[in-house]
Amino acid sequence: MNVKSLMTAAALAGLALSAVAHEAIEVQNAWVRATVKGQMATGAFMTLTAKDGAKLVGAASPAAGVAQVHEMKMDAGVMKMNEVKGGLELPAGKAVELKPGGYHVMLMDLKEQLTKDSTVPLTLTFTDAKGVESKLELKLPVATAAPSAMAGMDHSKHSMPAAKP
Ligand SMILES: [Cu+2]
Repeated sequence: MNVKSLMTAAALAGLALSAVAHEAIEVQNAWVRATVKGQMATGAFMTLTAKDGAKLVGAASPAAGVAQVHEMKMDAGVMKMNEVKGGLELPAGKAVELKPGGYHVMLMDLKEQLTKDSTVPLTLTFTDAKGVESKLELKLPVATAAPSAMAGMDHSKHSMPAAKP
């Protein structure tokens, strides 16, 4: 077996594993903004934490013809939205927020209206430090506003040391 086929085997093994569970990436507070009839695009938002660092390099959804990782920012007083070229960097152990007004997964060319309380399947593609690709399959709730941050706050409270000086 040469080096190249060894690497391919490793990549395939990684893919097979990630189809079952993705322990390296944590997803919290994921949601998709509900649309009105005729609306062709919307955003998906979540907090991503990559234990060992990763890059979010792509997205796909059967609900949308096109899904892209976008960044929104002010440019000379105008809010502009661009695809994040080369992928969104997820530093090891650092929570990266995809939220309205910032990074988001843009769902375009929507096939149908996304109504509140339905769900949208979303597949995210990541690469790790070695460039090995893995996919994460999610089902995102459709909502009109971000889910309460309380769950996330409670979570962090539990993992914080209880001792006080
Ligand atoms: Cu966008």
